[in-house]
Amino acid sequence: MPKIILHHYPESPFAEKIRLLLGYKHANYQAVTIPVIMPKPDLMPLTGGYRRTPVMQLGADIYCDTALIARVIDELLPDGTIYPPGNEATVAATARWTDSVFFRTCISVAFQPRALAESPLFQDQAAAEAFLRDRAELAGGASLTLPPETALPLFHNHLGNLDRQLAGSAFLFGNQPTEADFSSYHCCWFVHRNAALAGEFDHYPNVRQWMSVMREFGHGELETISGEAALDAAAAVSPRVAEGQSLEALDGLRPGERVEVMPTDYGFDPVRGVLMQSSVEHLSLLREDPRVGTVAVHFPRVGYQVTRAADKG
Ligand SMILES: N[C@@H](CCC(=O)N[C@@H](CS)C(=O)NCC(=O)O)C(=O)O
Repeated sequence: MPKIILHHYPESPFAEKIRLLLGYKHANYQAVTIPVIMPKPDLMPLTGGYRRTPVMQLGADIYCDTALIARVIDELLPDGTIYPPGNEATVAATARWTDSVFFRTCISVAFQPRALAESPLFQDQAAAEAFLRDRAELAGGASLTLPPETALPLFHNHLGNLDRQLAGSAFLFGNQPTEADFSSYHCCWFVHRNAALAGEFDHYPNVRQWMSVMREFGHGELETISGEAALDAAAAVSPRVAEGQSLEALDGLRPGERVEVMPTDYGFDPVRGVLMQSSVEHLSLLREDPRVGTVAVHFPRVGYQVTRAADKG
């Protein structure tokens, strides 16, 4: 079984969701530090265009999006599952809402003008400008953030709800953490770690207590490796994708067809390949790359669209 390789950078909230989950699972893994903005030359041969952070690699299998990455980690390391039976719908719905609506609220709070001086992403003028240009491109014409006067009330509204809910239990859904805790934590973490904003948590003692318990999970045992070493690891093995399997009746696409997959919210970079597996949970493509050979790129269904590829490639 190949080792988990996490492609991430320290300031990424979604990467923090996965680092913390790997800590909770006592995982032993490798990590590649990728650039915060494009280009990401050592990531593209693996994903075929998907640029968001984090990405998880298991040999020649590449997992995009934390909704899927968290599932795969939970399957590999099932002790203390973060998908407890009985709460499937509420945990999934909470995690998806938190990773979209609450995440957007939190980055809007963290990127308000009074907080920027304290952000590690804005330490010099040139880096700040390059970052903002890159994120405008990522947004594809829309805006990833809300004005602070819109975001702050939403932020406090949800922190108040979290605080009341956490008064009665250690985690959001009882005595053990679920994906919803990891999603909620990384959003809070991104705001809280900014020195100008930590005071926003003053009125929420139960949230602060829960955050300190979550933080204690740590990041697991991680060894940082180079991007080249990760590419070599992919080139050395074949993807694990087994048989072609699909839900043709639902999306009209069959295994073996050339398709393209991309997010529906932001980061509209299509990944093209041959459809290998599709279910209501995930999509898997096989693609060829001159540097790494055949790789399988996996996406969750939620938040992604799949269409027949325009090219004949
Ligand atoms: N739904 C995605 C969202 C990932 C995401 O938005 N990540 C941010 C960093 S926290 C990102 O990709 N920013 C642009 C980049 O890193 O290039 C997931 O759960 O993985």
